[in-house]
Amino acid sequence: TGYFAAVKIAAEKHPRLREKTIQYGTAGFRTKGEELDHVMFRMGVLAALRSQLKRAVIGAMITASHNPEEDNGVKLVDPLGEMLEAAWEKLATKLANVSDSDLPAVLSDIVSSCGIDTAVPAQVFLARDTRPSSPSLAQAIIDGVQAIKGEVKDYGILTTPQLHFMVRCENSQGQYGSQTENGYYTKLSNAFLKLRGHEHQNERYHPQLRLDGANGVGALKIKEMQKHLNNSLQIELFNDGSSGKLNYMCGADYVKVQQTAPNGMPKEARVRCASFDGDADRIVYFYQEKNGTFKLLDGDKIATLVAGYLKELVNSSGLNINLGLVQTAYANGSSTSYITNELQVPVACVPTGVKHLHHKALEYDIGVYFEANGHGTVVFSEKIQDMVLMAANDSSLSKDQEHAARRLLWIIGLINQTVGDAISDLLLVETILHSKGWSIEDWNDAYTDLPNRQLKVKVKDRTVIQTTDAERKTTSPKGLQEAIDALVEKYPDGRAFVRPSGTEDIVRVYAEAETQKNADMLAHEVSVEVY
Ligand code: NG1
Ligand code: ZN
Repeated sequence: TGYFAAVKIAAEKHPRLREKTIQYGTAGFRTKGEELDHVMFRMGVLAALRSQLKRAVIGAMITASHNPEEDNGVKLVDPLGEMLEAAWEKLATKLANVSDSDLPAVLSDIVSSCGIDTAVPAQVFLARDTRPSSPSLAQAIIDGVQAIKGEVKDYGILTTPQLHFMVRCENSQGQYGSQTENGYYTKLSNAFLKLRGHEHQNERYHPQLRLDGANGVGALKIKEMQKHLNNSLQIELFNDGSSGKLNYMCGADYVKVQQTAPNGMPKEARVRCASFDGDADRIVYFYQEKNGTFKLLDGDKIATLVAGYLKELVNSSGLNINLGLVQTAYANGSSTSYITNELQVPVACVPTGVKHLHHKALEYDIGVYFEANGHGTVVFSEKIQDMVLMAANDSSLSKDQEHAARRLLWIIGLINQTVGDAISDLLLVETILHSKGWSIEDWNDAYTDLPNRQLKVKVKDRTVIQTTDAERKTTSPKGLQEAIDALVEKYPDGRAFVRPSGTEDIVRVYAEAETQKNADMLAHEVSVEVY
């Protein structure tokens, strides 16, 4: 048909020049920017086809998150702002790797096997982070969408979660907010200002924060957000992109993995600091003790703060709401015991990857989820959102109940439920600390992390390692789990597991124990078993 002829012609502008295969993994496609032109074109086509299938707007985000500046990547966003459905990850991988001459046939196949009506108008929302390779890759996506007569709304530079937000707004007919950048700042800042009230300082909470912007898009966008905060929160920005390189010795991943403060920030004891990653979907907090010791408050610490606070509000509201928290095997054992025993919030453990966490969290009325690396959010069921809205305006409730319901309502407005969002999570953490009158030390004192160690092991074929029980146990190769069990047995509070990485060609080893020395030894001994 003429339709596929158009694709073929357009493909001549974006030919596949490399034989190397590339995989749509947990983080979409990700590799060197210069290898991605044909992949972007094809993802433009695929996004448009998915838009026709779903009769909804689909998003395409160009980013490689915390990877080096030379890398790039693309992720597609589904209608409610979720990650792309797993079956389509496979289609994406197939489409990205076929030869130019086979492209029309593979597209025909997708259209017929999915039952896509190609007469339906297609619309794709497009955004990119600040990488130098992104503008030309954006053009390749636009060419892909237009090759099958779809329409593109190009937002230019946005954070990843901002694009997810736009897609959700558009497909929910304004119920979620307005699909503009200003709509995003307005929705979140309105909720934040209501939650904060008039006193910006409260006991040991001070409204000053130092932020490492990773020299990325998060720095640009937090400046915009700040204009809406009426000075209720004073963010001093470092690594704002004006001189430093994206993610280079800074950013949330660097801080988490290196367990150290980012470059380019003053080292001053007891000051509350936070760090975004390169596309602002992750955040970690940190500070330095008086004696110079670095203290990290990662995704687990954020999750416990948030779940604990929501639990208090739910209890005070008197509403019948089930609240749960979702973690992965990487969550520190202390955080899991603290949530279970002290906060009395049920905890579920799922395999690594945000889509697993998100999916599980939807099973609760209020589901909090975080990866230890700082990616996470809270999701609220439709039923509970309606219930909270009613209660917030119900004058038959006690004053305390109504007050708690109103705060819950505002918290719902403050959270980007589509995906982990560093800006929204920052405002949420600041709200809770303010409400409790806590310093960052008070927050950190809630529980003490078990010392832990992560190692990477290079093996010939990482797929021989198979896991079960949310990746906490291995089923293959034979005897490995028994060997790990025997090692763990030797150490008080010991825990260890291994799994093949979904994003790198390595096996990851994780161990925790009562002391750092033991955690290091256990990790080392387990990696010898894997090798
Ligand atoms: P892999 O490489 O599968 O461990 C890593 C992170 C995940 C997630 C994905 C996607 C760890 C241990 N793993 O996955 O949490 O963020 O990348 O970016 O941090
Ligand atoms: Zn990211």
